[in-house]
Amino acid sequence: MSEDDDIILSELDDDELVQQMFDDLYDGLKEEIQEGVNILLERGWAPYDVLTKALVGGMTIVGKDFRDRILFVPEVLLAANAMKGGMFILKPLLAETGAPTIGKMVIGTVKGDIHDIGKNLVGMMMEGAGFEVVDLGINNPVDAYLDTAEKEGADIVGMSALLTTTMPYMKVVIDTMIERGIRENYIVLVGGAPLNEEFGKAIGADAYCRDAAVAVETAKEHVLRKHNRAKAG
Ligand code: B1M
Repeated sequence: MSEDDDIILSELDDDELVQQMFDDLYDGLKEEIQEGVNILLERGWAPYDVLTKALVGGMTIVGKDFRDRILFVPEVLLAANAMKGGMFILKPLLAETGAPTIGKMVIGTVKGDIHDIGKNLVGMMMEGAGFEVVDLGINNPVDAYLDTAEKEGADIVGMSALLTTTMPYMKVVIDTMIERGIRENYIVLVGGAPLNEEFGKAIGADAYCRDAAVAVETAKEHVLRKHNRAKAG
């Protein structure tokens, strides 16, 4: 049941339900979001569609009103918590492809930045596509990336930043890799709302990934190239 006791989620058609989920996400109603996710799955929706159409769609609206100062940090935290509740249900389903491991990625949000929803989503989608993912969490300094990448024998170092003030830190990580002579050991993928292709090139990343689906495709391409180079060499 939604906040409004008159609304029974299961009685809404798909479009109405998605609209109601946008409202429930906006209001930070985790239980209702989880109920909505389960209903859409029962109706045969693919987990990826539930994620992108209902959850990410709802978070986009929250983002706009946060920008316009209609919503503030406490409300956005509740919305993020509701989104994570939905993602929790979808995670095992997205990872259920049974694909063999095709590479290993270390991923984390950069130093100074605590946004983790997009990073978590990328991690989930990568796991679903057959990558092994080591999640470093948020607020990561250079050594967290580089020590873990070395220890884990990672193919990919993935970095996420959601703030214009934290995205330059990605260059610090890449420059440190160059200084230490290990840049060529890793595929470096970067992502996050304020980034773009040009920024990715300017800091020396292998690729900028607009979203989680692009991250998966880009990772696959680069890992394949890396393996082919290793075979040829
Ligand atoms: Co923040 N916040 N926030 N926030 N927040 C933004 C980013 C902002 C754009 C909002 C706005 O003004 N419109 C703005 C940044 C402005 C700027 O710098 N340009 C902002 C601000 C200002 C702040 C604070 C400074 C606010 C304050 O305190 N006054 C503060 C900073 C805290 C800090 O980090 N030090 C802050 C805090 C927070 C909350 C804690 C309340 C919460 C985060 C909760 C959490 O993550 N656990 C929050 C949220 C939720 C947002 C918005 C509303 C939503 C972000 C999100 O989860 N999007 C956001 C507005 C927006 O982005 N429109 C905003 C959904 C997610 C699925 O998308 O993260 O873009 P996204 O990830 C995508 C792609 O970008 C890509 O794939 C993902 C999936 O498709 N991707 C990658 C992301 N990472 C990748 C890594 C890869 C590849 C692809 O590696 C390979």
